[in-house]
Amino acid sequence: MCRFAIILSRFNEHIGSKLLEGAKATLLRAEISEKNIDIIYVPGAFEIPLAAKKLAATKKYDAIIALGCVIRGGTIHFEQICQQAASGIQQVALETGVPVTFGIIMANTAEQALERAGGSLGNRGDEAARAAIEMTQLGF
Ligand code: INI
Repeated sequence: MCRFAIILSRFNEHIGSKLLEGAKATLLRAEISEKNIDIIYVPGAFEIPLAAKKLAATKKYDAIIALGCVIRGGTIHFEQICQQAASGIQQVALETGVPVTFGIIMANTAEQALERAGGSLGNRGDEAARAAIEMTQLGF
């Protein structure tokens, strides 16, 4: 039985919680039992890569699902967080060989984010969970 870790950034928690719901529902629908799903909270998306690296190093998980929501403000903070989170996550996957899937919404507004967190444009948490399941099925 595969084991999954979900890392969730607490920033923009009202949106993140919907991503978590989507990811968990998808894993449970795929008959992954709750005891094989660990949920780890971090302060913000910027902290996700380090958490993913530490979790991958435990060798307990077949795949890691990264969830969070970054909303554009008026400064370049947004670009920095998005870029570091995305490239950090990819780097962890490439360096450790443990798939880390990307369920972080990067949006201009809260409305855009909500549309992608169980609204009219799907749920990025569900998509990241499906990608994680598929990667384990490929034997990665
Ligand atoms: N973290 C997020 O996950 N989303 C955001 O929208 C966000 N904004 O807007 O600032 C954010 N900032 C915190 C950042 O990820 C770190 O936790 C913080 O800089 C401490 O390292």
